[in-house]
Amino acid sequence: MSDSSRLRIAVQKKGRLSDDSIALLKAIGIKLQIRDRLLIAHSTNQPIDLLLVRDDDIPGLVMDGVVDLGFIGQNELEEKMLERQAAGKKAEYIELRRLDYGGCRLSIAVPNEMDYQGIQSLQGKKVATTYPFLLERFFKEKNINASTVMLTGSVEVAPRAGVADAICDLVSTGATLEANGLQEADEIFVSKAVFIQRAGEMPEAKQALISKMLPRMDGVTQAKE
Ligand code: PRT
Ligand code: ZN
Repeated sequence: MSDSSRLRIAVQKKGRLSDDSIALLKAIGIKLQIRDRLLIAHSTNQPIDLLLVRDDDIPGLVMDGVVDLGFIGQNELEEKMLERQAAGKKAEYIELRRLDYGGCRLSIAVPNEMDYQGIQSLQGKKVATTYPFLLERFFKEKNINASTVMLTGSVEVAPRAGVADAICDLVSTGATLEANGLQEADEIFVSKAVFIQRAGEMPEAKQALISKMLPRMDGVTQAKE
């Protein structure tokens, strides 16, 4: 059984946010022994356990109160919040800190050969994405009548495969778009990693520990600037 008096933090197990999130925890003095393939890692000097999971699961774990804290990209957090709101599920969280890693943007990209004259060019088109809620919100705001095609991977090949006319995907350097004959057309969401807490009552001892962690995090971030 897990010990509910220990602070539980969800961290991406393997991916773009893992190393920076774990490095940040270590930099603020939390000793961790992380063994491959294990879902949980215990701190050896603090009452803290890490839950190592896919990033997609982190917003839900925080919003359902299964973990106390989490490190997550704003893109994934906002998408899951919209998805849960639409399903009538709890979608609250507290943003504690914006972090200085995981930077990217969610952008619409179109094939180089498309005659793109602005977002209106997407009227009646199909757009492939892993972020249907963020994309549909954007289309609604812009009064665009386009359909979204949900793909959890290989979004950038969708136009070539004839599955969609355009895509909406995360971009950092732009190399992936270029390699697939696509050009960035519209930026719809700018994202960084954030440190979040579950909504609701927190036992005093846990809240005290969180209050000690935050200024240390700020110190680490400032030292890097
Ligand atoms: O297995 P799991 O579900 O945990 O991992 P994942 O594959 O879903 O996520 P991962 O590790 O790729 O990304 C985690 C988070 O990192 C994202 O939710 C973003 O918040 C952030 N991030 C920052 C990025 C990128 N930059 C990024 N470039 N996530 C993905 N990409 C991908 C993008 O999807 C595209 O395929 O990188 C490619 C584009 O990169 P450039 O440099 O070619 O433009
Ligand atoms: Zn993921």
